Amino acid sequence: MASSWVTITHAAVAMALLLMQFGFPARSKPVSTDPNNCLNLMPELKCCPDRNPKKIVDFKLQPQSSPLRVRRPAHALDTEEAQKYERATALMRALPDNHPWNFVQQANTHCAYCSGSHRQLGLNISFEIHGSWHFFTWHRAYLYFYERILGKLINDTTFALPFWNWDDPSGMSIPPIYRDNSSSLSNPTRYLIGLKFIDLGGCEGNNTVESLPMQRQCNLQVMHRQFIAGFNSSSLFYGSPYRAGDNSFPGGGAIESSPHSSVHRFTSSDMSIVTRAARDPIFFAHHANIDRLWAIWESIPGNGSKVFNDKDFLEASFLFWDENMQLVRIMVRDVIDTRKLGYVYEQVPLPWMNLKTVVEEVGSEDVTVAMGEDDSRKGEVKFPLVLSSQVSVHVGRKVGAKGEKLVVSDIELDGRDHVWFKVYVGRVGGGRVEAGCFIHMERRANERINMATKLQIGITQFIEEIGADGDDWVVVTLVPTVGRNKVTVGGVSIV
Ligand SMILES: *[C@@H]1O[C@H](CO)[C@@H](O)[C@H](O)[C@H]1NC(C)=O
Ligand SMILES: *[C@@H]1O[C@H](CO)[C@@H](O)[C@H](O)[C@H]1NC(C)=O
Ligand SMILES: *[C@@H]1O[C@H](CO)[C@@H](O)[C@H](O)[C@H]1NC(C)=O
Ligand SMILES: *[C@@H]1O[C@H](CO)[C@@H](O)[C@H](O)[C@H]1NC(C)=O
Ligand SMILES: *[C@@H]1O[C@H](CO)[C@@H](O)[C@H](O)[C@H]1NC(C)=O
Ligand SMILES: CC(=O)N[C@H]1CO[C@H](CO)[C@@H](O)[C@@H]1O
Ligand SMILES: [Cu+2]
Repeated sequence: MASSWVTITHAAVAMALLLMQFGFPARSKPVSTDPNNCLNLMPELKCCPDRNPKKIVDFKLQPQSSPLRVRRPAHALDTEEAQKYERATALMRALPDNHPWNFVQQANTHCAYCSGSHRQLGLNISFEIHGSWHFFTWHRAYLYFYERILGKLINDTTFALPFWNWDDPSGMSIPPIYRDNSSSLSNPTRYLIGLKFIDLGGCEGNNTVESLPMQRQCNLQVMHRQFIAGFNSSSLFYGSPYRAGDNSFPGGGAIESSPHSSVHRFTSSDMSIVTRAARDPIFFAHHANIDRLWAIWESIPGNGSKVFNDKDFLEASFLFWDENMQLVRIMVRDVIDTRKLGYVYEQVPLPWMNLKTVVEEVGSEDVTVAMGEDDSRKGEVKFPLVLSSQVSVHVGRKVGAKGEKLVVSDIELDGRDHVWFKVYVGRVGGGRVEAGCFIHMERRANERINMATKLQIGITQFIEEIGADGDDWVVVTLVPTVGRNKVTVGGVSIV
């Protein structure tokens, strides 16, 4: 493109309408944001930007003039670093209500991409940035601009967001800088339990001195498991493809359900509801850690630890107000490398990386129902199945298959509900491991959000760990944890 300035013209809108009328060609396209169509669907949820842009600027990587910003663990900030962050956030909160940098406007930017407000360019359908391969990418771009705006407000080009290091025992509670009620970093809806412990996925306990070490160890197991579940494949790690015209939530990656959604749920009332989540300043430290885990995964040499080489992934684009008060269109290809974006994460230990998965012994009475071609108990469970209690099914597999994936298909729910179920893989007559989970976070809407999605888990290593490498069948157990009866499962298979 000769110029980076793109003027939104009526011609472009007319063209889009024309395309809508005659249908899009069969080939797919990257999703992009419609700058002229955003719906404030609920009076109490006005997330659309207050200012209509006259111009959109295409994002350009900044020349590397200043030193890299170093994002540090929130609980390890020194007083000066903490004061800078506190001051910058206070200045952001003090801006006029309709200023694009205003704290609530910034929070609304997240809300608009997860409430059906932002629409896909020319299509008038929801642009949803959760539950697909754009989960990591959109949030990286969001934090990038947020960080630079904060830096601008305090005239500091080296300002870096802290990350919430909840994957280390020293960071498994609300970091001190967020605790002072009078600070710009506080939020009145926080849960008190977070002062002691943050659950990464099923590690709740009584939070006593006897129990906390076990709860923290359990959190490390969750980290290990969720990393392994998405380890060898880009789509298991990032989530499923989401292209122009696609429905929302084709399927999220392992990390998005847990620890991501679990930490949201445990932190505050605001953090628990997707459409309000970024109103708690701790959102940004939480997502900085998610972003850091993405960078760690990318840096691990190995099979499949790579970005999709797919134009519909790399050329998807989002809109953000930048630190120069311009509305910027940024593409996914621009956010792959944090160094090019001018920041890195301080390296801290990864105590979960090399753990061994815990294999639980289960009694045969735990296997309540079964299903399979050659199984005598075939037919005792019928899909689609409303998940009301724990259910086990025998699932066939191919001995010797490479890169085995467990697929829980046609998961249906009302996207407004909070739903959580766990997935175990067990050896017939033997032990089992938790292989992953499905967590969907609550969101606000007037009408039912018909959601149809799937969960995919990489199980190669889990199969080895339960000693089922040579078996034709494994037992898959689904355990509803939150939102019993609110979710339907279409089937379970291993591919
Ligand atoms: C876009 O979709 C919304 C919600 O379905 C609808 O209310 C609105 O009228 C549509 N707008 C256009 C321009 O078709
Ligand atoms: C930053 O610099 C601008 C312009 O030089 C000035 O108006 C503003 O007060 C400074 N802000 C802070 C927090 O130092
Ligand atoms: C901070 O606010 C919470 C919730 O309003 C309250 O329970 C707590 O006592 C307050 N803490 C301090 C130190 O004021
Ligand atoms: C808390 O849990 C631990 C570990 O399960 C247990 O040993 C302890 O007795 C419990 N304490 C209370 C007060 O319930
Ligand atoms: C990743 O793939 C390699 C090679 O196929 C395999 O040996 C390894 O077990 C896999 N790792 C996981 C965690 O699935
Ligand atoms: C599990 C997995 O992703 N395996 C891949 C490892 O890399 C080879 C070569 O690129 C692929 O053929 C495998 O499918
Ligand atoms: Cu989000």
